Amino acid sequence: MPRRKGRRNRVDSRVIENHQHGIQLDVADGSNPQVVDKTGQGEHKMKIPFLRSISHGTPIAWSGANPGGRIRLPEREQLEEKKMIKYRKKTTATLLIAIFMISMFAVVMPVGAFYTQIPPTIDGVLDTGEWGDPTFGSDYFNIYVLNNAEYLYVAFETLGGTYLPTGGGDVGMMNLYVMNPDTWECWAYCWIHRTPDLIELKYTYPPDPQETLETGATFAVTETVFELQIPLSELESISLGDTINFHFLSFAEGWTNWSTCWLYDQEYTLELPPPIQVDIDIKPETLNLKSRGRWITAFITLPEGLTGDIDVTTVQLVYEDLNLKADWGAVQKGVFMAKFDRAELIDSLPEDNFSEATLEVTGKLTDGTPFEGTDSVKIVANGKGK
Ligand SMILES: [Ca+2]
Repeated sequence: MPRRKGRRNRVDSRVIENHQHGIQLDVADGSNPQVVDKTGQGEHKMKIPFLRSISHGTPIAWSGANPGGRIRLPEREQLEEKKMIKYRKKTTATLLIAIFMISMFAVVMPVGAFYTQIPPTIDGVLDTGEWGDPTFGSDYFNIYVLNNAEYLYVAFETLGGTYLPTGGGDVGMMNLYVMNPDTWECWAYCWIHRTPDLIELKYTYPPDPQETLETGATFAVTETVFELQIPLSELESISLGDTINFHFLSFAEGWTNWSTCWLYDQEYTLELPPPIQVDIDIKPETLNLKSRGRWITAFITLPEGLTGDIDVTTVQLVYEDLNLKADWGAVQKGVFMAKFDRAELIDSLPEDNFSEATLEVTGKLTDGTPFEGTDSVKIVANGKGK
């Protein structure tokens, strides 16, 4: 056997016996490690991305005159591996408990802007820029969360040799629990025992009886990536702007080993879409501070092609610290007209004669989409009251 200098530190390498050069391996777990002949004597070393799923005796295939074979580990490594398997079995329960305990104390990370204009493709592949930066992460997995007005999107990416329940073995599940932290209603999206194309929606709270419902959720899974799209309409008591709590659990039994991923008690706020810019026309254009007029009126025109009703209860006139709710609003001749209390606005305006004030009008459409726009008014501070 050739001397294997420094191999003890190269835990991601395995030696295979083969007498061809430049071969491409197809390892049975679906990975395609590149084979490099480092010895020049027909001994090939390869990097295996999923070390845990490959051990002595793992079947492999390669192109060429001598296809097929098995991973052969040097005797010393075989012994080490046997010891390791024994050790892992012993420590499995301890590890699970430890992971559970640690995860219970995991810091809930703040989240940023995750409203997505371009929905991710649910295909089990994380394309560059598809999901942005991870929302939550650790050394052995990343979780990406996005939403738009229709869907919640979640992607799970394993790292460092952890794998998801695909490929070999027949035991495994992946569950994503979405909770309403106010009511503790729970929607459990469960993929169990590697059933292709079947994801179930189970209510787990209230827990008795547990109900399994049809779901419009779709998913795609590969050994290291799980992508899931959940219709927000299924999360009945949750709306855009609300915070959800979720747990993720994955358990996989693979070729020679198992992998688990746990993530508990993470929070995510369903983002509202960015505000639509609308055209605002405020009347009167010149505001006499001594005026006794009852109203100031904003005419709101939505961008062309936008269909949507304005929810009058959300319409506000904003000036510095003042947030004035509309007293009245209705569509007249295709333009939405909102009326605000003029005296309340005047109380907040500066008494600078002939100055100008920029007023903002904000609100939401009935589907929750926010809008905003501005207009300015001239101020007459020492005119006669009318
Ligand atoms: Ca994708």
